[in-house]
Amino acid sequence: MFQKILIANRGEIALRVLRACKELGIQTVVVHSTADADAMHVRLADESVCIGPPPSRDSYLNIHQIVAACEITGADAVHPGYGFLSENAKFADILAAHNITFIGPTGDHIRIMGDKIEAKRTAKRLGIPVVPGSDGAVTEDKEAKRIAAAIGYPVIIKASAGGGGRGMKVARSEADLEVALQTARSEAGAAFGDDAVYIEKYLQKPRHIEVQVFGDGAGRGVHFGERDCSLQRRHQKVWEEAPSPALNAEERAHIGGVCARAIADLGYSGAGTIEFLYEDGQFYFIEMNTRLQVEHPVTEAITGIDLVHEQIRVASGGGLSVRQEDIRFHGHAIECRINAEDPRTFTPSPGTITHFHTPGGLGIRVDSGVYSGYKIPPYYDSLIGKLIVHGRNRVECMMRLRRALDEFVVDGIKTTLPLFRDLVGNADIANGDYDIHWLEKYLAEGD
Ligand code: MV4
Repeated sequence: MFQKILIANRGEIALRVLRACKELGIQTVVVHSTADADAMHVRLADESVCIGPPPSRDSYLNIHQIVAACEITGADAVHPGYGFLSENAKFADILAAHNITFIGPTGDHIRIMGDKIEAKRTAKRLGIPVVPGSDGAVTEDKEAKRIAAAIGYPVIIKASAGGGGRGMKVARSEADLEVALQTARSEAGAAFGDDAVYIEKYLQKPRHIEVQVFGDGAGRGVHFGERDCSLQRRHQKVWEEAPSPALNAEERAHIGGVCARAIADLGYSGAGTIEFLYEDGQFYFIEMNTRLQVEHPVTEAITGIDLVHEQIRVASGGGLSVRQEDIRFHGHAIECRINAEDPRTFTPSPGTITHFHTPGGLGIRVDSGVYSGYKIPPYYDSLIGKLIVHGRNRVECMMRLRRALDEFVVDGIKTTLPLFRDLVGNADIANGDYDIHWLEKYLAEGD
């Protein structure tokens, strides 16, 4: 087991990882920017190292400073959290070259999944169902027209170096195709320095369903069920739940089994998320994330398993603590992302939190790095906390969520709490009847 873990992140996820380390008796080091000297993760860690000025590129993304902080403190492993360097293959490779364990998959696995064409090719080879489309990059307009005609319009052009919604264009008919290709290519070239694009059938009303997987790096793979993350705005998830209200136990076991086998065959190590679009009873792979995700607590709630413990165990060579048959699903969980933003326009609202009071009671979890009197710096993402509610079934979970939202107090800044108070009272949400476009339509209609 590791003696000392350096946490290369901030905010609620830095605290989340700190808590896991404490439970496992592992010493903790955090790094921070000058803007985060008063942050909770700095207060709670055994040691802290200031690694630079506020901008992320000079601090939380500065690989050399982080490696230096490991050497100075004698950390033997790094947990990257999510965002920042968590899916940076070069960072994983550099740490390995310094004999420091990256708590995550190998640089090569990160690289494969970072290239969306390579990721899709790999998924297909491993028996994961993918969206019909081009076999790889499309370079000629003629070839694009032939593929689009074969799969049928509408089609979507995606950047291989994109992902998470960046660099996509929809073509409704052949008349749109050339322009869509040109724009997608030039935008991808400008944004990512790689203009490779591919074509897929455009699914019009899918849900976003993702499967939590784990590999032990030695040929074992398991799944921890799925999460439904269809409620998004501009590709930012807002509300996530497990299990998906749209799946039955048979569908869950089937797609989970397919994913677990793929992870085993890939020799993957650590936590991963296989993202699908789900429409008319069919799953279509879109991307794989090679990190711990923001919404992992809903999976922890329904399985009772600490996923950060599992990450640390696997990275230290101890293997997974569970076999597939030990992973059982209990009840229903929902996560609301509480952002320091206007609940209607989503304009960031940094500033001082004058009063912070979190709900409690059975089935309530709040993961947050803020406190009363804390000043939110303007340099980073606006997530200030996550409310995760668990109940024996979805109805109980929703009742408890409504109650928890009523107890939650965040004064001094605007937050997305009022949006969630509206959503819990909405009939479509109560029925689990929503797709990836539901939230944007709801916000546009203003009801
Ligand atoms: C799609 C799609 C429809 N058809 N691919 C957006 C994020 C990126 N991960 C993939 N995305 C989409 N890919 C095909 N073939 C629609 C989206 C999409 C979306 C997906 C998940 C959650 C929210 C979304 C919002 C708009 C578009």
